[in-house]
Parts: sequence; C-alpha cells; structure tokens
Amino acid sequence: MRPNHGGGWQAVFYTWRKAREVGGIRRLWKAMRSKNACKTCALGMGGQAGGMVNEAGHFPEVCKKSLQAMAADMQGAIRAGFFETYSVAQLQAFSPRELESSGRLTQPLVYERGAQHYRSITWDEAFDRLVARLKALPADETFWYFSGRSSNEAAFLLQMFARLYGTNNVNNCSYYCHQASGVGLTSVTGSGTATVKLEDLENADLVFVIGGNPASNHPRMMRSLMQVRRNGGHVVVINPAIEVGLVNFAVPSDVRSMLFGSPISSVYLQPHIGGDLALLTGLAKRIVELGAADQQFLNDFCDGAPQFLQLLDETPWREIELKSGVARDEIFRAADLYARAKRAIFAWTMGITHHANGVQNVQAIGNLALLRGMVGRPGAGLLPIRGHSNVQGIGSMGVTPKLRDAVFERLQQHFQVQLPTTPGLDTLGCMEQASIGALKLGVCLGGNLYGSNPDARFARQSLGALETLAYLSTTLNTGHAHGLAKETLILPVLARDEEPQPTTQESMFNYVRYSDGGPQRLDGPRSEVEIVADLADRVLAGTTPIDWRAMREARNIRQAIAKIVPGFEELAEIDRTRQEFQIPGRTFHEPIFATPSRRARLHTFTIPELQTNGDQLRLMTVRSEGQFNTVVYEDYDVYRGQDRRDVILIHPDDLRRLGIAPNERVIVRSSAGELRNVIAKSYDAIRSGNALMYYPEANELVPRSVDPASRTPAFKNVLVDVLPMVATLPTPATENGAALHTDDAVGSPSRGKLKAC
Ligand SMILES: Nc1nc2c(c(=O)[nH]1)N[C@H]1C(S)=C(S)[C@@H](COP(=O)(O)OP(=O)(O)OC[C@H]3O[C@@H](n4cnc5c(=O)[nH]c(N)nc54)[C@H](O)[C@@H]3O)O[C@H]1N2
Ligand SMILES: Nc1nc2c(c(=O)[nH]1)N[C@H]1C(S)=C(S)[C@@H](COP(=O)(O)OP(=O)(O)OC[C@H]3O[C@@H](n4cnc5c(=O)[nH]c(N)nc54)[C@H](O)[C@@H]3O)O[C@H]1N2
Ligand SMILES: [Mo]
Repeated sequence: MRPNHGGGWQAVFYTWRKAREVGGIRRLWKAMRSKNACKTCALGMGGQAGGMVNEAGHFPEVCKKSLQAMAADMQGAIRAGFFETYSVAQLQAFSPRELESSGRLTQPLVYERGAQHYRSITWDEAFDRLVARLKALPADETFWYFSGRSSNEAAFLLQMFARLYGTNNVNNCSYYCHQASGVGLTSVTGSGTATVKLEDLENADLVFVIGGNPASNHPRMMRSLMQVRRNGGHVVVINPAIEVGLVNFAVPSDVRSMLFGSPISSVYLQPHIGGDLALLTGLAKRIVELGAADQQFLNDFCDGAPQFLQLLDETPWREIELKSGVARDEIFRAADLYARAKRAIFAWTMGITHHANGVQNVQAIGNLALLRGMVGRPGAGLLPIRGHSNVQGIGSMGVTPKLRDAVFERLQQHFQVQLPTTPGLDTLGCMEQASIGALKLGVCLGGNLYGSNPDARFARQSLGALETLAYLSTTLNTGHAHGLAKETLILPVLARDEEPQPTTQESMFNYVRYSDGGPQRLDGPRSEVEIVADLADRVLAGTTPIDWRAMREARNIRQAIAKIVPGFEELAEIDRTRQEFQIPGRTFHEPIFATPSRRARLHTFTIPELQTNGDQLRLMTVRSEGQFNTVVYEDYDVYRGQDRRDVILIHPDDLRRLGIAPNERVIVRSSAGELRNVIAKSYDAIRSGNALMYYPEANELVPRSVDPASRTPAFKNVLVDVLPMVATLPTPATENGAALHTDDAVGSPSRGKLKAC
C-alpha cells in the first residue's frame, strides 16, 4: 500500500523506535542537540545553534535520515571475534544493511588476497604498510577519493598532502553526483554553487523542484515548500515518477501540517526520463509566446540571449512534446504560473545531473531562470540541492583534480612549496586507469567507491587490480567486502560529533558551520585530521617545509585555509568568535555575476532523441526512503509502498505490452550486465516507457557512459530489456554479488544472527 502523503506520524514513530535502539530518547535527543552540523544531507542543520536548527533558526527540524545516521554512529563496536567468524566470502553475502549494522569499526584491519579473513592489526602496522607502499610508488600511480561527510579540515589537509606527495589524482563523490551542476552553473553565473540563501527559498512565490525527491532525501526542505504554498505561492514539480511526498507532506514539526497534511505541488509535470531538456525548452518557448520574457534584463545583464531565443523559435511544439513526453497544455499550465511569478527559485537534484547531458540540463534551467530575470535578485535564483552534508565544502577545499588558480597560487606561496602541474584524474578516470593496471594504490576518505560506481562488475575488477587500497571509514559497507585490492586496509575513524576538536562544514547555501565535536563514544577509532597529519608526516617529513605534526591541530589547518581559500577568511577567527558565516561572492542578489564579463550566459543545445528498440524501457536508479546512498537502513520503501529492494517498478501498461504479470520474476538486461530474479512490480506512479530500480544494487546494469562536460555517469538513463524468467534458466550467479538477492539468497549466513553488541 502506498501512503497518501509523506512525513507525518510514521516519521515520528520512527524516531521513538530509533531512540529505543540506541538506549533511550534522552541519549538520542542529547546527541541530536549537540552543536554539530547534521551528518546527512547538505541543507545545513545544526552547528553552533545546536542540532535540529536550520540556517533560518527554525527548531525543531528533524528528519529520519539524521536519526538513522546518528543511530548508526551510536552503535556499539563490531564485536570481538567478528572478523574471525565471518570470512570475506561471507561478508560478500551480507546485505548493505547487515554490514552497516554489524557495528562501528574500532580496529585497523588488513585483508591480503588469498587469505580467508580480514585480520586486525595495530595502528603502527597499518601506518607502516601504507607509508612503505606510498614511498615505493611514483605518485601518479596513486589516487585519492573523498566522500562528502568529512570535515573541511580533513579534506584540505589530505588533498594538500596528496599534491605535495606528487599527484593531482584527487577527487570526490561529487563526480558521481552534482559535478554537472558545478560545471553548468559556472558556465551560467561564473560560480559553481547556489545563487540563493535559505531565506530566499522561503520568500519565493514559485519553486521548481526538478528531478529530485526532497520529501525523502531532503525532508527538512519540505517545511520551506509548505511555507511557500501557505504564503499563496506555487510549487512546480518535474519528475517522471509521482513521488507522493511531493504531492502532499505532513511536516512533523508543524501541528497544522501534521493534522491535515500540506499540499506541495501546484502542477506536477511527468516527462520521460531524459525529457527535461525538451520540457525546459518548451517552458521557455511558452514564456516568450506569453510575452513574459524580460528583454531588458537579457539585454542589460546576459550574453547569449539572441541565439537562445532563435533556438526557441526554431524548435517546433511537436518536437518538444515528442521529446519530453509532456503534452503542450500541461507545459502551458506550468508556464502560466511562471509567467506570473515575481520570485522564482529553480531547485534540482540527481534527475537532472545523472544524464549524459547533465550539464546541458543545468544550463537549460539557467536559461529558463534568466529569461525572466530570476537570477540576481532576492527570493529568486538557482539551487542545486546537494547530497552529502559537506560535499560542497570538500569541493571548496580543493578536492578536485585541478585546483582553482587562486588556491593553487596562494597554497604555493603560503607554504613556499611547489605543486604538481600534471593533469589529475576524476573519479571514473581513476577507476578506468586502475582497471588497466596504471594505478597501484588508492586512499578513500570515507564513502563507498565500489558501491557508488556505475558498472559494478567493472568496479570490482578495477579495484581488484590495485595493489593497495586504504579505506578510512566509520562502519562497514559493501566496498569493504567487494572492493578489494591485493592488500586492503581499513582505518577506523571518529564521526563528526566525536571529534576531539571542532571542525567546519559548508551547507548547500554556502553557509559555513562550526561543529564542536564531542566525547569519543568508543575506544579505537581516530580523528581523520590526526590520521592524515601523521600519514603526511611519515611520508613527507623533511622533504617539505610544512610542519605536518602541527597540522594535527584542526585550528592550524583553519588558519591555512583562511589564507588560501578565497571566501574562507573568517575561519581565521572562528575558534574565538564561533561565528558561522556566509561565504562572500556566491549569493547573487544583484545581477552582477562572477563571469569575466560580469554578465550571465544563456546556452544553446541540441535536444536529444529518446529512442528505444520498441521493447526497451528507460531505467532510473534511485534511492529509497530507508537508505543513505550505499548504506541501506531498511529494506522497505514507505513512500513507494515497496517492502523489498530486488524489484523493478514498471507501469501497468508496459507490463501488459511486455507480457509480464505483476510480481513475476524477470531478467533485467542492459549493455553493462544483467540481473536475474528481479520482481516486476506494477507501479502506475511512473510515466509509462520508464522504469525504476534501487541504487546501489542496480549498478550492475548502469553502463559507464558519462556526460562529456562533467564526467558524471548517466545513472538515471539506462536502456534495459525486461524478460520473463523461464523456470529452466540456471540459478543466478551470486558468488560475486552479480545477482540481486532472491528469497533464498537473502537467507545469507548472517541473516538473523547478525547483531551489534
Ligand atoms: N534518504 C536519503 N537522503 C539522501 C540520500 C539518500 O541516499 N537517502 N543521498 C544524499 C545524496 S548524496 C544525494 S545526491 C541526494 C539525492 O537526492 P535525489 O536526487 O532526490 O535522489 P534520487 O533518488 O537519486 O533521485 C531523485 C529523483 O529523480 C527523479 N528522476 C529520475 N530521472 C529523472 C529525469 O530524467 N528527469 C527528472 N526530472 N527527474 C528524474 C526520480 O524520479 C527521483 O524522484 O540526496 C541526499 N539525501
Ligand atoms: N546507480 C546509482 N549510483 C549512484 C547514485 C545513484 O543515484 N544511482 N548516486 C551517486 C551519488 S549522488 C553519490 S553522492 C555516490 C555516493 O558515494 P559515496 O559518498 O562514496 O558513498 P556513501 O554510500 O555515501 O558512503 C558511505 C560510507 O561512508 C562512511 N562514513 C560515514 N560517515 C563517515 C565519516 O564521518 N568519515 C568517514 N571517513 N567515513 C564515513 C561509512 O563507512 C559509510 O559506509 O553514489 C553515486 N552512485
Ligand atoms: Mo550525492
């Protein structure tokens, strides 16, 4: 059964259940109220105002994801004897949920190919191994991957160490996430991040929510959307699937909303997957037809408008309808709202970036906004809804293959060092080079590089070709079981709110948060900053003028960041003032932009055909309510009414057309691989011709095609054939995880027995 709204009492009951799991509501409440930036999405909760307070000072802002993440960090240690009991082969049969709930990692571990088990080692041995390998290798045979949960300080230090060690193979999970937004936005405004603040969102009278499911993935944003509607404004949703929480949401911190629910979407447009470029073009065309374009603004503040207007003129409605999958009068309805809006905000997520034309999608959003002068004034602008809680900060800190010129120069000057100028590899580039043996060693600061990759079979092979892979992690994930090099090291780290020293993070609204840290919950894990400083000291001491030991103090790193990263000057004083701040130069409330000409730019493009062979479906791989990326907390997806994850959601018309019965087991096949034993679910909330599966399991099917401009994989646009399983077909191969768990496979050795102590 699908619920008829998102949020609501189920979110509240969930809080109580989680509280019981971690030893009571008081313990959880205290943890949630500590002065640390929230660990989940990048909306920017917490910090010095205390947890559960947003940037606009609203309290209590709570979401299931932050409770899940907190409860996961509050688990006990993985119990003694765990790694002697379970072999790596057995860990490979664990589900992501079972791995996560095994407990916190507390001891350094090593796995050497040929052995059956991980075994624990001392910190000294772990460092000795890693240092010896690093010293023996040419630097360009190594890569350094960062997820988006670590602090600015750890990120800055590690990227600086990697570069002084000698390589620019430095990148972060953004290359699988919002990279297309960064590249696209830079080409529009000259700056790669949101042009608005949180308060702008609440003051808007129209918000576009494009290719995202914030009801599930950024639940705290729902309060803002509710407020926009209460103020008489509108919300236009563009999404091939009807996500129930975007239709109606009960905001848990609002009594009226809890009792009666809050309507969210005013108009819900359902394009085909990949139909956004055509749809956004159609919206723009209609704005011009209505005489609602702001010609003055285009003349005074923009470049590229004539070419774009010509494109609109030359694109017939027939083509727009065909390539978007949306009827003209539906487009007109949304365009009417936009034509009347005074302050419009365009927010988007992975439905826009996870395409081979992700950057063009972002540019098309920019075009539509600029057409009515909706960038460069309060209450209006562009808002990529970021994923990880500090992914934006990690980018600001220079965790990209190429440093921004200003950062490059200031870093060299500040520390009197020489940085490498060789081109660095992005994330997929590293995976590809590793797969042909050109890279030998990888270091992963958090995340799950294996689980987040397209083409899982390739990812296993690629990481398997490495000699050494070192993970700095809080809990176990599928990467630790399947992403195995000849020698795999796991170094256990502290979570943000257990750090002995304060750290900082940056929200998607360009707001810098100061996190106090807090008492260490478990013996064993070490602070990321300390680990990185020690590693750098052991590898580079005496060869660089930097006092790496002094970098064990996060405040010393902040002093360097304040001098080196433009916009972070206030970090120099933050330990004294505790004053959180807005990064200057990124919010555009005036139409003066950061491009060389100071003008914004409109772009033109060719709208892609959405061809299939007739029987194929276009597959999106998405998150469920109960997961955070590759970490699955619950197998059910409340909002989509699914109680398991080994499913493909297909429109009933398509099921009929393909001759597949609801709940029948099928084979799903793409150019990258196939999954057997998948259950075909009848799902009328998805636009027919399209299908939905859950990430990361579906990564066996995602090819490695990327957007050439941003190198973001097309995780949401995979052509698949769905074929009935025939009873006589061989049973699925599970030894390498290549098949989804079936009923039988789910009964892994661990099921039922696994419990954190
Ligand atoms: N609960 C939870 N919260 C999270 C995360 C999580 O895993 N779980 N992950 C965090 C991270 S790192 C990120 S990046 C964000 C991700 O947040 P989202 O981007 O919201 O998450 P997804 O589930 O990847 O997909 C989003 C939506 O895109 C739609 N979509 C798919 N294809 C298309 C298309 O072609 N066009 C359009 N217009 N829409 C399309 C899908 O129907 C779906 O509703 O969430 C962050 N927050
Ligand atoms: N098919 C498909 N693939 C996708 C996507 C999709 O929508 N579809 N989405 C993509 C996106 S948007 C993203 S962002 C990537 C996600 O890519 P990643 O960021 O690489 O993966 P996560 O699953 O978020 O990483 C979770 C792990 O981080 C570790 N961790 C948690 N907290 C901390 C901490 O404080 N410090 C450290 N050091 N480690 C910590 C834990 O060990 C946990 O298991 O996946 C991408 N892959
Ligand atoms: Mo992400």
